[in-house]
Amino acid sequence: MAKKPAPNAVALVSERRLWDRMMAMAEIGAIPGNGVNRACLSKEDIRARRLLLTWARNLKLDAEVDPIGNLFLRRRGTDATLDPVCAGSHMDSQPQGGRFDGIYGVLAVLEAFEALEAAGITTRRPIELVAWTNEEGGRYAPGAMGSMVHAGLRRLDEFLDLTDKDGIRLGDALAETLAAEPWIPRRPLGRSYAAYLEPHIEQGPRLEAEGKTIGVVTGIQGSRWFTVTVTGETAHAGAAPMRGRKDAVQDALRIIAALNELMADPTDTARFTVGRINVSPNTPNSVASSVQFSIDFRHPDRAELLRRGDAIAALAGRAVRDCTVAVAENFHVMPCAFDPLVVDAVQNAAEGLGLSWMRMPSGAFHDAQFMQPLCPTGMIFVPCRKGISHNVAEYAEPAHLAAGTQVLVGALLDLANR
Ligand code: HGY
Ligand code: MN
Ligand code: MN
Repeated sequence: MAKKPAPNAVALVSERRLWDRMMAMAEIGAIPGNGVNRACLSKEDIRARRLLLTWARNLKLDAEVDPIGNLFLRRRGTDATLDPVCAGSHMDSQPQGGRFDGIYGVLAVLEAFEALEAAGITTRRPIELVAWTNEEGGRYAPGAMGSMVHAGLRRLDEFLDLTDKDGIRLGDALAETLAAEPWIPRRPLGRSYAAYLEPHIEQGPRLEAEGKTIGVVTGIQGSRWFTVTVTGETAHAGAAPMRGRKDAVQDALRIIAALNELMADPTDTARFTVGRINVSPNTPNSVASSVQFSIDFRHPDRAELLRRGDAIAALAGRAVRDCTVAVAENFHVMPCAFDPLVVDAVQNAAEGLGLSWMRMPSGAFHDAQFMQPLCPTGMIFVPCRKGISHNVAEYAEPAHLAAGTQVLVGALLDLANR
């Protein structure tokens, strides 16, 4: 009997189902203002993993998890011996996060699987959906931890003894997360892939400003994270004379003022953020004995990333007056360019669908940046309102999320049938 021609899988992407699942996930860790707080390896992360596994149950996917908790759902291909195409993103969020950052990429791949299944299409290569552990780096720094460890760029044992603000060890939170789904087969870190593809909201204003639906991402700028520790001496705020104080807050301010000069950039290309400051003993009437603050520095140009980043430690040493200072770098990734194989597959899919698109780099880092050394890698961006992200006001249109998923289906059919 003639095989029913497979209906066009792209047309079987359901905007409604995708949106409903996005909103159901947003209830996990929901915070006022339509935001989410879904820290990695938390109870909320465990619930999100379980919900994903529940939705995946009818799609005949093979679940696996690696030693750092990266969750894989493999859709079989006609030739199991071929390297898979991997696609996905992360389910953890910032503490004041939005409903779309990360989770969109995971649910877009699940929706692509739904559409391929409904179309009765099996690709040559297996396709693996991945939900990476700890992309955000908020609870345990640095970010992109799961993908870095999976790709062999960092070792898991470097991170197991990290503790969060409540003193919980990463190793213990990881063990609890793995124990929540004991039935999932374990798999080793790393493997060879044919390609990696990550759908994500842009987290910047360009697509919306230029009226484009699809961002064909060409690469990601470099990022460097540092922790600066200023050590002084606590004293009585009323009795201790100003002369002779070793006030860690005052010297931290001197360092940050000097860093602002180092990072000044009239072209508004460099990105410099001090997002976390911890003061001790943190009481109004004691001089601060120590201040620890974070530096998040980014630049698209490798030389600038190195020049300005390498100058931070010496600059801090010169800027302090009364205290001592230590600077530690805990995250370091150079700018990367994505492989034309994947970039072209995304562009061709967008063109084939008659969607408006533009090539663009990513300002945010993503797990794709750490898969790029392993295999041909690319990303699909969709707009988010006013470019707002890492903020409860983050919003993306259902139609844009569905369009990005249709482009994903087109690109997966291209890459997984080569
Ligand atoms: O910080 C980043 O660029 C990513 O959004 N976590
Ligand atoms: Mn993200
Ligand atoms: Mn993020």
